[in-house]
Amino acid sequence: MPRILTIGAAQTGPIARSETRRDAVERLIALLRQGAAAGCDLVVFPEAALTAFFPHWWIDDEAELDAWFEREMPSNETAPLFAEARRLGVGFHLGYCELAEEGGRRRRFNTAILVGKDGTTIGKYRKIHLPGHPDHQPWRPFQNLEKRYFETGDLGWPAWHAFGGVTGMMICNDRRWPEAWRVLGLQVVELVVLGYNTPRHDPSTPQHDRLAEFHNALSMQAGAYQNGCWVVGVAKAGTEEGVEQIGGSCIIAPTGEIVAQAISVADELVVARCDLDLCR
Ligand code: CDV
Repeated sequence: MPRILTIGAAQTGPIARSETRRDAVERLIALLRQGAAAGCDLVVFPEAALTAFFPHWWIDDEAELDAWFEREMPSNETAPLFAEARRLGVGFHLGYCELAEEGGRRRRFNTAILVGKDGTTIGKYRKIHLPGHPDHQPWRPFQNLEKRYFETGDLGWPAWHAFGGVTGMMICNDRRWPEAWRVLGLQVVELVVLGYNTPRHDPSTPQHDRLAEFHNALSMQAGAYQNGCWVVGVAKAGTEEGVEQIGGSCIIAPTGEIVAQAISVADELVVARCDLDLCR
């Protein structure tokens, strides 16, 4: 008996700085409904899917910074997404920026969650490989301040028995590092889901700009093939507040082959029927 999981990669286009959480959640719900109509069990959304990617600019003011983070999940603004998932019977993966009060201090993480078809949270992952720099570098056309705004994730790389298989999460830059894949691979993971915000231009190595899509696909296809798992990688794509981000959201089989891929840099859902038994 094949174990078929129908998965949607729900790419979004840019989110403007002025867009509210409610605006973003409305767009995610529209994609979730498309996924339900296509028979999806699971819909995968991008990294930091609720706002513009604010690590691209310098923020001095603590209150202004905190406004980009979620203090609870679900919150008033995101609850409709959870409710719609429950109503439709579709699970989802969502990246967001998390503000936690832990150990008597304020902590900020780049976080993702896996939510089941009943709308309850199955697991949480906090990004470990934070790219960029901690200081203001005005010579750059845009900043990359994840090292300033986030702490390194402290939850490791767990895998969960979910959606009929063993599922793990990564976030964006994690996909470029072999140990991220291997830690999940050693848990016999069958599905890895991840979101990304990847600028085409890297100010410190502009000679690699022409390779942005290639390195994205290479990392995920190699991860799938070497660990015998399905991979769903989902972009926030298009030009967001002056920063061009690649698309290329895709679903990859354990053979390393791309079986579905977005062709736009806008809100777009692509779907594949994934047989988890192929991982064997
Ligand atoms: N959000 C990211 O982690 N982005 C990085 C960029 C900055 C290189 C990535 O690996 O795509």
